[in-house]
Amino acid sequence: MTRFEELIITSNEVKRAAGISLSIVALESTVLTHGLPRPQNLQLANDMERAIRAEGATPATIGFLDGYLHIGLTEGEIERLANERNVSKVGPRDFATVISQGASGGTTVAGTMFACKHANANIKVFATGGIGGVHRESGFDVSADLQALATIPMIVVCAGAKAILDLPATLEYLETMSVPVIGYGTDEFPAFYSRESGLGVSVQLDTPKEIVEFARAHWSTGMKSAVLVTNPVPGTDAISQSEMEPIIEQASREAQKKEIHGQQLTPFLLERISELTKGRSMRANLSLLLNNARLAAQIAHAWRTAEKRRVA
Ligand code: PSU
Ligand code: MN
Repeated sequence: MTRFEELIITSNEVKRAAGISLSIVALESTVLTHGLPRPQNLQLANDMERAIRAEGATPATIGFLDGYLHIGLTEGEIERLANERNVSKVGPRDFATVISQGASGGTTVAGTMFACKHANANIKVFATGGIGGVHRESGFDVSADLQALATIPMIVVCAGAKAILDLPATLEYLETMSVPVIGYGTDEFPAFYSRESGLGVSVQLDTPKEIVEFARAHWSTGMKSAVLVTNPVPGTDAISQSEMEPIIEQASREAQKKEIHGQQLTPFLLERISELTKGRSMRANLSLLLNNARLAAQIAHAWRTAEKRRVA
């Protein structure tokens, strides 16, 4: 049997960046394969990479191609993943499936964090759209993202949890698992499409430098959990919670009626909500993803600066 490490392909760009300790930002690929329609998915992937480079950091989009785990997909590989028909949604438990089948797939937040842990490129910062969490009225559907956040020490930048979830329950779970929830420039937990949720964060911080200092303090105590940074969607693209709520409820009811569960649920809801909002929710989704890539790159830069100071 091949060792897992031998199935990991690190791009030359990421290798070089890791070798000279440049700042690196990991990006997931489920958003490409299952979260957004074509051709917006490819456009967005390229835009996120560009935004990270513009901040002077190196992007590492992570995903599976033919059973190999890529840390830093090249432009051509991203294009392949974005256009592939038969792709899996890959969380940590699905690694063995795609490896043994030689399959391709987009890694979820949990899958991407798990990949970073094994990647040997010292990736500390990761940008996504919205994390998974506890689903509404679905019996017992809790995203593996929460488990990964509880056990893998990285700084994860998101726009809150996806609004389709049970947000209070998701926040309770994060508290139980000792995952600090930082509000970036806000004391309110953002709800993905909306800047507001009526729910609090555990701490408000206002600069990338403060976030890095906080994360270092968190891990200095011996904590192994992630630090979750929630960055509200830019105001120009935000949709208010009062407008979103009935739409989310309708989409959730439809999913229940159609008996859509498990891995299919999130993609179904995102697509249905986009239809119901005539594309506005997708615009918000694209906007918050780019916004998170930018902030993650700034945090990665501040992280590297702090590391250098520590070594000097
Ligand atoms: N955020 C988005 N679009 C997405 C996702 C997040 O804007 O498609 C993906 C992430 O990869 C996340 C996953 O990890 O949805 C959660 O899926 P589930 O609820 O099945 O764990
Ligand atoms: Mn789920």
